[in-house]
Amino acid sequence: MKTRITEILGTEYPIIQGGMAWVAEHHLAAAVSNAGGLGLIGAASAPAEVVREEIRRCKELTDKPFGVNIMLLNPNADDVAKIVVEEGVKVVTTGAGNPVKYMEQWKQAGVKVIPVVASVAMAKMMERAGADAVVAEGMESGGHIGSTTTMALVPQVVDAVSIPVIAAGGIGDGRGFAAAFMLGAEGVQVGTRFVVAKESIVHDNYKQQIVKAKDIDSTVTGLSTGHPVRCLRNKMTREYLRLEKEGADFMELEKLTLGSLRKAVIEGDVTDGTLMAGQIAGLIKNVESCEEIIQDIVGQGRKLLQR
Ligand code: TUI
Repeated sequence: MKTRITEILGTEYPIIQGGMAWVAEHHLAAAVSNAGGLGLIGAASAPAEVVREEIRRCKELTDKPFGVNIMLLNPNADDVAKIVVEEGVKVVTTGAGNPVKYMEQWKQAGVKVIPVVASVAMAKMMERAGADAVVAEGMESGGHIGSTTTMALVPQVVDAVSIPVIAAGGIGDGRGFAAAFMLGAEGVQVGTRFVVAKESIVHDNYKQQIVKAKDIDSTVTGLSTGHPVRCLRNKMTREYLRLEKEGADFMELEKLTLGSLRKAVIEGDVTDGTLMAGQIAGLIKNVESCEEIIQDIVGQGRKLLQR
């Protein structure tokens, strides 16, 4: 299971956890790292000092390397970028934008930088800017997405860059893991399956919606605003999509989703909350520990790759 990704990350397995807003807090990140993957704290829209506290708490729960995901639409991103250096975080992943302006400060501090990209052009730009690896994230993923599928995106990114590629989007078991390696990836990012992990603080109502989900139960909101987000269908998405069809403006749509992810994750509101999840939700049938999830993915993946 040694690849350039395990070398860069200093992990046992080439598996990283998605930097999911509200979900990826220190308990989950530490559990994934303790199980041999790379756990991530998702800074999302949190104030920078909250992220610092999350990093410190994660250090209390694990001696293994873990990372921070910086969501670049966050108005506090500049401060979070500094905090990861001050706190000695080993790995940063970024999402929803271009992290070039932070690269020099991170590289100088020896932080490994792994931007999440949804296109070949962005992957090439990140390599030129000094990224250590990229996550090529297909539109099967939950949350904010690009428009290309994992199956099409990963081999094209692999051919376009020399740095190692981590595949993301639609990967939930050893078959997805093996398939990603066949496409040329040297690691995988898993999100949705970790949302339902035992150690995940996500409300049980949300976890059960994923466990119950079928293959066709996700939808994409926000295509009209330029911020497409994949989540499970519910009353909120039906209203959102109706408003989008009627040509509602950005502010009206924003009203519907303001605080809605917190509502789902913390309060368990599966009616009006945003249930971000990937298309692989239909495959996930049980709540398991991070250790069980990682061992299952690696065990099955290894057997398939040895065939
Ligand atoms: O970032 C994610 N997934 C996310 S972020 C998030 S919080 C949010 N909520 C509502 C609206 C917007 C964000 C929930 N899920 N994944 C990584 C990712 N990055 N997917 C796609 C991209 C991306 C998109 C455009 C990366 C770079 C990019 O470049 C644009 C540019 O600046 O040229």
